This record gives sequence, C-alpha cells and structure tokens, in this order.
Amino acid sequence: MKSGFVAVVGKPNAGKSSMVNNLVGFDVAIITPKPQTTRFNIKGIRTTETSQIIFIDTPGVHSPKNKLGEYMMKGVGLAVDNVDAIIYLVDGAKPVLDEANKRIMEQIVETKKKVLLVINKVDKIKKENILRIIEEYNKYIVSIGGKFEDIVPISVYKKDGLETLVKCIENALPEGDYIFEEDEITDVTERELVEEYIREKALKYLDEEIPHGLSIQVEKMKDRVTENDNLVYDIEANIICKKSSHKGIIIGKDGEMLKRIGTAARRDIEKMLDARVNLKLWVKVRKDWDDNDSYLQQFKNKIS
Ligand SMILES: Nc1nc2c(ncn2[C@@H]2O[C@H](COP(=O)(O)OP(=O)(O)OP(=O)(O)O)[C@@H](O)[C@H]2O)c(=O)[nH]1
Ligand SMILES: [Mg+2]
Repeated sequence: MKSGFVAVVGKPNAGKSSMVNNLVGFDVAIITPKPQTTRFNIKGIRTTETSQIIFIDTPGVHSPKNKLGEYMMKGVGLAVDNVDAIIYLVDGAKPVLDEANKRIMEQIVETKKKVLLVINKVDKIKKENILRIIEEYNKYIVSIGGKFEDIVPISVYKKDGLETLVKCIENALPEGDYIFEEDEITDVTERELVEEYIREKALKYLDEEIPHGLSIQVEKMKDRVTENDNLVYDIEANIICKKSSHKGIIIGKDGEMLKRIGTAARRDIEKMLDARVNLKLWVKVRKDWDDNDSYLQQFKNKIS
C-alpha cells in the first residue's frame, strides 16, 4: 500500500488541472484554454485499493506582474517543498526548453525530491517529437545535477498513458496507509467551487484582458427544501473587477453577458450540488484588487 503527496507543476496551460481532474475523477479545479487559470493550490485525492495519491494542483509558473501573481508563485514554492514527489508537466505541443522551463527544473532539483517528467497533449504531436523532447529535457536536468525518476508521455484528452503514469507515481511514493478518509476528494469547499465555476464561465466568455482581473466572492449560499421536497440553493455572488471600464463589458448590452455567465455557471453548480440553484450575480469594482495586500489576504490563507 502506497500513499503520499504529489505536487503538479509546470508552465501555465500545460494541462495540470486537466490531468488532476481526470485522475481524481472529479472536477476539483477549473480548466480553460487561457493561461493562469488556477490561482491557488488545490488538493485532489485519488484513493484506490493499492494507493492513495494526494495531488497538489498548482498555478502555472510565470513571472508575476502583480501581487496576485506573487502569491500564486509562493504557492508553487510551498507545494514543491511539502510533497513526496513532483510531477513536472510539459505541454508536448509547446515544448521549447526556454528560461521558464529551465527555472522550474532548477527549482525542483533543489528540493531533492523524486521528479517525474510528464509530457502532455501527445495527441497533438508526432512520436519522433516526443523522443526529442525527452532527450532535450533529460540532458538539461542531468546538467544541473538532477534526474527524472520516470518519463511518461500522456494525453489527457485521449486518456493515453494515464495508467502507466499512476504506476510510476505509486513507485515514487512511500509505503503507508490512507492519509485521508476514502471518500474525501478535495480540500476545496463547495463555496469555493461555486466561485471557481463562475470564474470559469467568465474566463470562457469574456475577451482576453478582463478575465484575469476578476475575482469572485460568494456572499450568500443557503439551502432550503421546497413544499414539493426539492432541494434548492439560493446563491448570491459578486464578480469583482479591477477597473470601472470593465464593469459595463461584464454586464454587456442589456445585461446579456452577465446572464450568459450566470446561466452557464448555474448549470454546473446544479450538477455539482445535485440541487436546483437560484444564482444572483452582481458586478463590483475594486480598483486594482490584484495588487492590494488586504484584498489578497484570502489568497494567502489558501496557499498555506
Ligand atoms: N490537445 C490537448 N489539450 C489538452 C490536453 N489536456 C489539457 N488540454 C487543454 O489545455 C488547456 C489548459 O488546460 P488546464 O488543465 O487548464 O491547464 P493548467 O496547466 O492547469 O493551466 P493553469 O492553471 O493556467 O496553469 C485546456 O484548453 C485543456 O482543454 C490534452 O491531453 N490534449
Ligand atoms: Mg490549472
């Protein structure tokens, strides 16, 4: 029986959250085609008869441009320091061994932990390219005094290589009993999942500039049972943006954009809670909240 913690790190958009969701079998993290989707460390727990793997999904490594980014990167540092093994996930379709990737490898070699190189999105590339990536990355990590315990090409989309990956993770973990209850899946609360599902839809429907400057706060979340014995949640949430010029765009002409975000988010929340949901959204401006320490205190609590 194996059990332990595995941090999943890599550049933004490599597919870290997609991989964790898939291996856990539940959407603990939101996924979008835009980089810097994940903002704080998220536990995703996979329990089987042979092992319990506790994944720590982390924000994509980037050079911070504001205090929010600094908190996110601090989270990655904490994650790699506190696990039994590290998965370094590379986007196989964008494998260039640039400064960012080198810096990630330097950081993980320093931890002296077991590192697995996982190359994702192999559905998009040719076999010979996989071999070239492996060779190049291997050469670099050896040159800085490290090594990869295993190298696993995967495609989360095609579910390729995932069983091999689980075996390699199990090999890298210590012997041990379950650390969490068998039915525990994540440390993200229902309220936080609601916030993230709303953010996911905002990221999906809004253009480039705005979504990254958004933060969602659930103000109220109460359940009740109707006369017909139906479970209903009344949820009220604020979409917080950093500039007043963004507010109108988020609301849209005749409130259309806000309605679109709300309807799509409500559907996902209903599925997650297995209940009917009344979702009310408001848009608020909090000037440059992503550079404001007192606002970001909530992120500080989440990364520890
Ligand atoms: N073609 C292909 N696309 C994938 C695969 N896995 C994930 N993606 C896509 O890659 C994009 C990024 O996925 P995420 O899981 O959000 O990536 P992430 O590494 O968590 O990104 P950040 O949270 O921003 O660091 C999404 O559009 C996914 O649908 C895969 O196996 N093949
Ligand atoms: Mg992510």
